[in-house]
Amino acid sequence: MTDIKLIEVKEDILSDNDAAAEKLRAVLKKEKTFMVNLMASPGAGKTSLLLQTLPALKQDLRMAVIEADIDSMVDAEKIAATGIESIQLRTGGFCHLDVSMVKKGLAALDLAALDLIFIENVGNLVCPAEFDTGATIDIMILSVPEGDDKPLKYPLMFSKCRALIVNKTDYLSLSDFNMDLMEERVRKLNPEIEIFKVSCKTGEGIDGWTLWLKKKVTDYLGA
Ligand SMILES: Nc1nc2c(ncn2[C@@H]2O[C@H](COP(=O)(O)OP(=O)(O)O)[C@@H](O)[C@H]2O)c(=O)[nH]1
Ligand SMILES: [Mg+2]
Repeated sequence: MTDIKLIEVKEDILSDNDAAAEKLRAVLKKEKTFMVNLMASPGAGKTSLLLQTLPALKQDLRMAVIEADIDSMVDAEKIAATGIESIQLRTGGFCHLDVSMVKKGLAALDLAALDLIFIENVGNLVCPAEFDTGATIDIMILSVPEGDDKPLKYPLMFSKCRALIVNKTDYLSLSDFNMDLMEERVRKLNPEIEIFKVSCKTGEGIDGWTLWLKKKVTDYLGA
C-alpha cells in the first residue's frame, strides 16, 4: 500500500494570517486609525448598528466603512447614503475576511484622513471568529431572535470579542430569550467582555455603546 502524506495546512494559514494581522495593527497604530471588526450572524443587525452609530460619532471622528459580503453592494449603498465613505468587498463565496482581503479595502482609503474604520464582516458566527483581520478590536452582535444559547454553540466568537451588543431588545417581550442566562454563559467564556443591550429599531441603548466606543477611540488616538 502506498504511503499517503497528510499535510495539515490550516495551522499554517492561520499563523501566517496572525502574523500579517499584527503587522497591520502596527501600521494602523502608526497612522492613528482605529479599526473595529464587527461580526454577527446574517440579519443580526450589523448594518443597522452602523447606521445608528455613524451619525452619533460623525461630529467627532472621521470615519469610513468596509463592507464585506459574498455578493451584492446593498450594505455599502446604505452606508454611502449617510455621507460616510464606504467600500464593498465581494468575497465571492468566502465566509470570512482575512488580512489580505482587509488590506485591499484599506488600500482604497486614505488612512491619514481617518480616525475610525468599521469592517462589517461576512454574516457568520463561525469562520470570522478564526481569522484575525488586523482590527484594533473585535465586536459582535447577538440579536434576541437568535436565542440565548448561542454562546454555548459558538464559544470562540464570544470568547474573542471585546464587546457584545445584544440587539433587537424590542423583541424581548415576544420571546423566551433569557438575558441573565445569556450573560452568565458569555461571562463564563469571557469575564471581561462589555455587554450593551440595544434596539437599532427604537434607538434604545445606542448612546451607551457609542459613548464607550468614542472613549476607546479617543484614548487610542491620544496615546
Ligand atoms: N425589530 C428590530 N429589527 C431590527 C433591529 N435591528 C435590525 N433590524 C432589522 O433586521 C433586519 C436585518 O438587519 P441588518 O442590519 O441588515 O442585519 P445584518 O445582516 O447583520 O447587516 C433588517 O430588516 C433590520 O431592519 C432591531 O433592533 N429591532
Ligand atoms: Mg449587513
